[in-house]
Amino acid sequence: MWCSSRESMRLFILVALLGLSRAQHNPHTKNGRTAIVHLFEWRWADIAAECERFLGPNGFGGVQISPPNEHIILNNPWRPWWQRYQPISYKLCSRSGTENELKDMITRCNNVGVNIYVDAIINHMCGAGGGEGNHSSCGSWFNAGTKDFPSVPYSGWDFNDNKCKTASGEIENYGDAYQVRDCRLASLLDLALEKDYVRGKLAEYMNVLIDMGVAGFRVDACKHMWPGDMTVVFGCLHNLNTRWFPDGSKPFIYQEVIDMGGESITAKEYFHLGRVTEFKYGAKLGTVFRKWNGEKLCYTRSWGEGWGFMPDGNALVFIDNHDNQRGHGAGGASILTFWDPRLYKMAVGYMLAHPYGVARVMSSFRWNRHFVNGKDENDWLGPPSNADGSTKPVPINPDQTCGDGWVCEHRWRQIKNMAIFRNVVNGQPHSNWWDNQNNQVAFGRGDRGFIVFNNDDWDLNVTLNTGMPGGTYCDVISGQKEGNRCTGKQIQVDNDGRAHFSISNKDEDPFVAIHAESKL
Ligand code: AAO
Repeated sequence: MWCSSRESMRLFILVALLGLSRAQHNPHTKNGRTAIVHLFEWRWADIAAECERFLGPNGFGGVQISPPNEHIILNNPWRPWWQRYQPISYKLCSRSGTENELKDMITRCNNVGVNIYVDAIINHMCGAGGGEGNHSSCGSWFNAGTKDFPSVPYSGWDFNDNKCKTASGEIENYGDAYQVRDCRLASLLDLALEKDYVRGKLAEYMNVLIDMGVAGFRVDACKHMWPGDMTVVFGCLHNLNTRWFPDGSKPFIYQEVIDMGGESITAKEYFHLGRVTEFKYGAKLGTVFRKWNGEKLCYTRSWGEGWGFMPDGNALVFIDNHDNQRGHGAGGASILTFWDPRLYKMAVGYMLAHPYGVARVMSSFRWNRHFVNGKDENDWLGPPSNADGSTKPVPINPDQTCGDGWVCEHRWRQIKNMAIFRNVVNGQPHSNWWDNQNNQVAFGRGDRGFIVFNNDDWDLNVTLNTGMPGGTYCDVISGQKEGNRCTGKQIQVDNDGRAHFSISNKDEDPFVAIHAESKL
């Protein structure tokens, strides 16, 4: 069958090279939706409700969910968020809920036009020090010491230790591609993806999810897997479920590869397999909005490929992710997060207004940060939980924000409205650029939308060509259009497309955005 025979393996490589190559780059978002949101550590029941009550009605294209498969359960530290990055099997019970809850969520989100993308951990199992027992989310027994995972099943044969050449068995040098792919990342037991058996188990897991109706995968730790091995696994994947997707649709694949430059492994080795996370994007935009290293917003006129980022059609972009918002992964101190809300809203607004890449919005939980010598000692803290370790539901306050420590950045008016902006201007070119040679800039998207930023320490007062049809528009940052009234600033666009903008550097949010559907 499929991955297991050498013949079909050759066939799949051939098919992958000939046909599939661009197909896995398409997120298959429905009804002109564009942005996706990572609902980090949310329960399936809450995501299902969020699709129906908020994401569907506000035009979000999809949700990245936390890993749905069985994971280790840790006591020390107690129930860290990262326990879910330590698989025990491909059974579908996790901290977010049961298999039935997962299925129900996938169905309900698809029914309101919101896709589900699964965070797939296929590079490794749990940490080598994970012990023996059934401290796992479905209660499966395993033994990390002997590399026994009978619920898959995997045994010692299915791991890479024989290939790894470092003394510690760990990745010691990111300059050596063999180490990075054949040795252990953070002591996690490294699966031997060169084996047909392992490839088959991974494809089987992903296919179960595809058949349930997911639209694709965020694939974890791709830098640590050989692209050739991944080609075979992805070549075995089913087409998407035709209940919700056009016949012949391939799953959307976006690969986590941290390429900041200067290492042996580059993002472009993975371009043919799907999109790749562009980590330079958030790191650079954070530097620009913070005005570090002499950066100015006016320099972003050539934002995108002009800044040395990967080709547009390959990029998955984001301001922060679940790792770098707490000092894991890469990006460093410039990364903007909900902890810096004023700059963060501007940066997310910039990303959503700009045509480059498929954009992902982060939705976080708050935790009790505790810095010691610049490092957050509480970077491990898991989601809001009950005393028994179960994750708390996400309560919605009367003002539509979330309670109980859930930040819900995607519900912030400015961010939600910019996700809508991105849909309204979809397919329109970047146009009508203006800047003051400093930190005041503006750009449009054809005749469908226009955005103006003031990140200088003085007021902005300027008349600009917006490229938009004449009329009165409602600014979707300071407020929004409700019925035929505007709860924020109103912008008068003349028949020649020109409009006056005034943004104080003291405004709560020093940016203004208008679009075709915010016209009064
Ligand atoms: C936990 C414990 C470990 C323990 C392990 C096993 O923390 O001490 O050994 O359990 O018991 C998450 C957590 C980990 C956690 C793990 C398992 O973040 O703390 O380990 O779950 O529970 C590399 C990978 C990248 C990875 C990232 C965290 O390349 O794939 O590390 N991200 C994903 C997930 C992440 C998850 C895993 C993978 C594992 O998103 O949540 O881990 O499933 C360089 C390299 C990068 C490398 C970083 C960090 O980056 O380029 O590839 O990422 O180092 O090691 C500048 C450079 C930049 C450099 C960076 C270093 O920015 O420009 O290139 O500095 O800081």
